[in-house]
Amino acid sequence: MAISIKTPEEIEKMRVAGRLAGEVLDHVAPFIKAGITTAEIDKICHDYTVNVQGAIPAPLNYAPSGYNPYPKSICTSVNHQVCHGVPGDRVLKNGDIVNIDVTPIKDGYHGDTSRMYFIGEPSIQARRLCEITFECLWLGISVVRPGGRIGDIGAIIQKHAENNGYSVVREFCGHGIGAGFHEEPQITHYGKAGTGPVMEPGMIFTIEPMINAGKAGIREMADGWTIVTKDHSLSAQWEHTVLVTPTGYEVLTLSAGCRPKPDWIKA
Ligand code: EYF
Ligand code: CO
Repeated sequence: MAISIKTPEEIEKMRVAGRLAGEVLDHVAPFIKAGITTAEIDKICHDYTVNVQGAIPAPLNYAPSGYNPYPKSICTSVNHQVCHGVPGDRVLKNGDIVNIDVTPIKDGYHGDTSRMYFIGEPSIQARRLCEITFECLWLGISVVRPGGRIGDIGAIIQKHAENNGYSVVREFCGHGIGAGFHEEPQITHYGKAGTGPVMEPGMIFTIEPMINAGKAGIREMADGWTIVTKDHSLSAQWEHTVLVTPTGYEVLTLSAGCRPKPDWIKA
C-alpha cells in the first residue's frame, strides 16, 4: 500500500485528534504519583477520553492480525518495560519511570502520543535516559521536511542514542497514521540518511523512539503484550504525531502541558 497524502479536511481532523491526545496526557499528569496503580491511570485516561472528549481509545480491543484484542485503553510501560505494558494492579513507587501511551480516535481520525513520567526521584541514570530519549524524538522531528527521506529520521536518532552509550530497539517502529491506527510508512528509529521513501507534504506519521540503557535486545512477557529489555536495563520512549508541511513539519500532538522542543535543536 502506498503512503497516503492527507487532504486538507483530513489534516484538520488529525489536528483535533492530535491535540486531544496531548490533552489526555496533560489531564492524567497530576495523578501519576507513588501509590497509584497502572489500572487507575488507565481508568482516568479512559474516562477523560470517552466522557470529556467524546472520543474513543484506539488501543481498547485493538487486534492486529495474529494478536488477541488488546485489553486496555492505554499502554503503561514501567522501568525495563519497553512498550505495550498492560495496565493492571502494579503500584508505582518512588524511583520508577513510566511511559504513558495514548491514542484517542475523534471523528474517525487518530492522534498518538506518549511521554515519560518520573515517580518521586528516579536515579540520575534513569533521568538521563529519559532526557536523551526526548532529544532523540526531537532530533528525529527536526529532519522532517518535504524532499527529505524517511531514513533521515532513524539515522539522526540512532546517532544520538549510540553517541550517548544507549541502544535503539529495532522491532517496534513509528508508523503512518490517519483513519487507521497503523498505516504506512514504518518509521524505524535507526538506519541510514538518504534512504527510504521521500517525504511529501500531507504525509502524517508518528516518531516514537524506544531507547535502552543497555543492549537493544527485547523479549515479550508471558501476558503476550508487554515488551521488556532482555538484559533488564531501563528503557524510555517519547512519541509525537507529525505532519509533513510544504516548508517542514507540524507536530500535531502538542498541548498546553507538553514539554517543548529543546532549545538547541533547530526548528
Ligand atoms: C506485542 C499491539 C501490541 N500497538 C501500537 C497493540 O503505536 C502504538 N503506540 O504509539 C501502539 C499502541 C498499542 C499497540 C496498544 C496496543 N497495541 C500490536 C502488536 C503487538 C503488540 O505488542
Ligand atoms: Co504509535
